[in-house]
Amino acid sequence: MATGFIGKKSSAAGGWGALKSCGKRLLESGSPLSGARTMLKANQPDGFDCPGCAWGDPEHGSSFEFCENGVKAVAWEATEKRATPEFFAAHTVAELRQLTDYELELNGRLTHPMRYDGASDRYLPVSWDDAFAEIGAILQDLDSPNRAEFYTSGRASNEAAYLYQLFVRIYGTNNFPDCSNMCHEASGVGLRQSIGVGKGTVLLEDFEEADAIFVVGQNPGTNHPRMLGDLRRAAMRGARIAVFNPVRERGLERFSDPQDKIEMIRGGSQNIASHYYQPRLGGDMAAVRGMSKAVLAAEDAAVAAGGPSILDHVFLAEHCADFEDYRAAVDATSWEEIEDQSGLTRAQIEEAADVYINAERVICTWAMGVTQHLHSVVTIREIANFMFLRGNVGRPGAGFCPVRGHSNVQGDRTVGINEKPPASFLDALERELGFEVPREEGHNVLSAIGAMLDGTAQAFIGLGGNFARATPDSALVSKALSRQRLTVHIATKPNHSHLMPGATSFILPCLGRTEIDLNSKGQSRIVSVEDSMSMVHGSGGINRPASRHLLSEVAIIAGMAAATVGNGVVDWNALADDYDRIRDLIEKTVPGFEDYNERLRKPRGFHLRNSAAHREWNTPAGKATFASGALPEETVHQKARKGDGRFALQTFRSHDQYNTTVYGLDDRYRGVYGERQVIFINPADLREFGAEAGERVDVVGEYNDGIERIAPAFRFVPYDIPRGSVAGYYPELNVLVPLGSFGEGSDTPTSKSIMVSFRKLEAA
Ligand SMILES: Nc1nc2c(c(=O)[nH]1)N[C@H]1C(S)=C(S)[C@@H](COP(=O)(O)OP(=O)(O)OC[C@H]3O[C@@H](n4cnc5c(=O)[nH]c(N)nc54)[C@H](O)[C@@H]3O)O[C@H]1N2
Ligand SMILES: Nc1nc2c(c(=O)[nH]1)N[C@H]1C(S)=C(S)[C@@H](COP(=O)(O)OP(=O)(O)OC[C@H]3O[C@@H](n4cnc5c(=O)[nH]c(N)nc54)[C@H](O)[C@@H]3O)O[C@H]1N2
Ligand SMILES: [Mo]
Repeated sequence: MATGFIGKKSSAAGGWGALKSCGKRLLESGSPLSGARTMLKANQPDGFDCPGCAWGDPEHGSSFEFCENGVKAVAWEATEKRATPEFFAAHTVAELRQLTDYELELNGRLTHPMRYDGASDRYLPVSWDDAFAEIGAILQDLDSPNRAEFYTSGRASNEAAYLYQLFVRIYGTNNFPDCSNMCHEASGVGLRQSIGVGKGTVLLEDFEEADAIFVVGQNPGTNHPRMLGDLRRAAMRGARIAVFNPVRERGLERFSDPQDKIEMIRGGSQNIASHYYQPRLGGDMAAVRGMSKAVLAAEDAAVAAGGPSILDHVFLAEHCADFEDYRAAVDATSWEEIEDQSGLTRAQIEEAADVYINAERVICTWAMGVTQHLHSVVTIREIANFMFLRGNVGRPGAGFCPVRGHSNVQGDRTVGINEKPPASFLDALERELGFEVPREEGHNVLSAIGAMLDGTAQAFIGLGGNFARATPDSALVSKALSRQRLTVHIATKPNHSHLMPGATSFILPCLGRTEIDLNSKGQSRIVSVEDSMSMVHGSGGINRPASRHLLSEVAIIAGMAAATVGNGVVDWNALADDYDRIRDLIEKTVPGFEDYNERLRKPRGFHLRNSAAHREWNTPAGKATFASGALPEETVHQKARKGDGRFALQTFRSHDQYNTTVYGLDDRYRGVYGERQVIFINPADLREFGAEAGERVDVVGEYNDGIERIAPAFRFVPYDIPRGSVAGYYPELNVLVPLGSFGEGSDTPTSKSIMVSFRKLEAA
C-alpha cells in the first residue's frame, strides 16, 4: 500500500484550495451549471437556506456568502444521479450493506417511494397511498402509541417539524428522539440552568463589537466556514481570538477569504487565533475554572492595590445568584488539579485570563468538543460562571454562542420536537387544537434505542437523518432497527439506516431544500428555519425536483397523519397545501411567532426574543445562577493514562463530510488524502507504542461491559495533539462508542471521550 496519503499542507485555510475543491465537487455532482446557479441563491433573501450549517446570515444579505462546504452540501443534493427502482432491483439489501456510506450515497437521489420485500431481500416501488395506508394501519395496531419512536434530524423545516410533532402528539406519545440529543443537548440543559434559556444570546452583529472571542471545542474551518469570515473580520480589527482545542485546526490558525479578491491574488491570509491552547480531551472545565481562578486573583490584587475592580460587581449583585459559593469552589480547586486535568500550564491559563480581563466585551462560542463528553453540562455551566464574572451576557458584543449543527436543529426544538416538552407548550396545543395531549415524558435517542432493543418499541419513523450510523454501538442499533414491526425513513438519499429493515419497511423520498415545492395552485411554497442566532427566515427552493414522484416532507407527514389519526383535529391536506396555515398554528401555540407569515417574508426574517439577552433570568432563583460543583473526579484522559497503552479518543468530522454523508476521502486542512481509516496521534506516543507513521492497527474499545468493540485496520497519522489524546473520524469509529457511556444530565453519547487501545496487526 502506498503511504503517500499524508499530503503537503498548504499554508492557510480557505483560499484557492477551497475554490478548487468547490469546482471539483460541482463537477462530481454531475451538475456544474445548475449547481453553480443554485449556489448563487443560497442564503439569499429570495433563495433557500443553505442546508450546510446553522451559522447566521449577514444583514447585508445581498453579498453572496461564499462557503466551500456549503457548495458541497448543495451540490450533493442537486446531483443528477438517481437511486431509481432499477437500482434497487439490481441489488439485494444484503449486497447494498457491503457498500461504504460514501459509495451508497454516491448513487444519488431517491426517486420513488419504496417498500421492502423480504422474500427477494429487495426494495420494490410502492404507491404513496398504499404506503400511507399500511403505515397508518400498523401504527394504529400497536397496543400503545408509546411503542413507536419518531426520530428527527435537524434539516427538517419549522413547518415539517411542527406538523410532525402535532401528528405524533395527536397519535399519543412524546417519543421524540432527536439528533440534538447527540449534539447540543448539553448546551440546552446547561444554559437553561445558568441563564434560564437553552439558546445562544448573541447576534451576528455582536461579533463586530466583541473585543475577545473564545472559541472552545469547535472546528469552524470545516463545519461552519462562514463563521471564519466573521472571526477574520474581528481579528482584522484587533479583537483577540482565544482558541481551546486539543488539535491544531488550520482554519483557526490562518484563513484566506476566497471572497477577498486582493487577499486571493496576493496569496495573503489573516491570522485567526491570537492565542491557541491545546487542552487534553475533556479538560475544558478545568481550563475555564483556572481562568476564573486567575480572574479572582487579579481582582484581589486590584482591590489590595486600591485600583479599579476587575469583576462586574453591579452585575454580580443585581443579576446573579450563588456567586459566593462559586468563589469558594474556585478557591478549593488547586492549580495542581487544574493543570493536571486541563493539560495546560498555570502560565498559559493566566495568559488566557488576561485576554478576558483586558476585553470589555467577550463572546464565547463552542460546539461538539464541549458537548460530547461525560461532563459537558457542568463544563457549559463553568463557561457561564466565567462569563458572569465580568457581566459578559446581555450587552452588545458579549454573550454565549453555542454554534448549532444542522441548519434547522434549533428551530425544530423551538416548534416542539422535544421529548420533555414544557407544560406551557402542551397547554397551548390543548387549548388551541382541542385534543388531549400526552403528558408523559418521551424517549430521547438513548432511551429509544433501549426500547427498540428490548422490544418495548415496535416502530421507528425517521424524519431525515441516518439513525443507525449516527448513533453509538452501530451493531446493536442495526439489531434494534431490524427488530421493529415497522421502519419508515423519509430521506433524500439512500443510507445505511434504510438497509436494516423491520418486518415492514418503507423509504419515502422527499424534496430537498433546494427544490421547488408547488402547491395545488401552482404557487411555490416557502418554509422557514432558525439559525444559531435565533433568526427565523424563509427558504424557497429553485431547482426542479429530482423526480416527479417526490413529495415535500410536509406532504409526507400529512399523508401518514391522515392515515393514522384521521382528520378529526386538523385537516391535514389543507395544512399541507398551504404552509401559511401551519405557520398560523405555530403562531398560536409557540411564543415569539406573532405575525409569523408577514415577518417571515421580510428579507432577513425576524429574531426570536432571548430573555437572557435582555437580562431576564427564567431560572428557579430568577437570577443568572452560578454552579459551584467540584471538577470532574476524573476525565477520560486521566482515566486512560492510568492504564497501560490506553488513550482517550475523540471522533470528529473530516473536511469532506457532512455527518454520516461522506463527500470524499480527503481532509485537506489536516493533510490527509484518499483515506478515512486514520488515527491522529502525538508523534511521541507513536514512538512509545513502537509504530511507524502510516502503520495500520486495530483500534480496540476499552469499556468494561464485556462487549468486544473493534475498528479494524486504522492507519496512524502523527499530529499536533496532546499526548494521550487521539482522534479519528465519525461515523466509522461509532462501533467503538458504547451505548452505556453518556453525558451526565444530557444523555449525549460521549463520542469525544472514548477509551481505546491499539493492537498491532498480525503479520500477513
Ligand atoms: N461541512 C460540515 N459542516 C457541518 C457538519 C459536517 O459534518 N460537515 N456537521 C454539522 C453538525 S450536525 C454539527 S453538530 C457541527 C459540528 O461542528 P464541530 O463541533 O466543529 O464538529 P467536530 O468535527 O465534531 O469538531 C469538534 C472540534 O472539537 C475539538 N475537540 C474535541 N474534543 C475536545 C475537548 O475535549 N476540548 C476541546 N476544547 N476541544 C475538543 C476537536 O478537535 C474538533 O476541532 O457542524 C455542522 N456543520
Ligand atoms: N461518533 C460520533 N457520533 C456522532 C457525532 C460525532 O461527532 N461523533 N455527531 C452527532 C451529531 S452532532 C449529530 S447532529 C448526529 C447526526 O445525525 P443525523 O442527523 O441522523 O445524520 P445525518 O448524517 O445528518 O443524516 C444524513 C441523511 O439525511 C438524509 N437527508 C439529507 N437531507 C435531507 C432532507 O432535506 N430531508 C430529509 N428527510 N432527509 C434528508 C439523507 O438521506 C442522508 O443520508 O450524529 C451524531 N453522531
Ligand atoms: Mo450536530
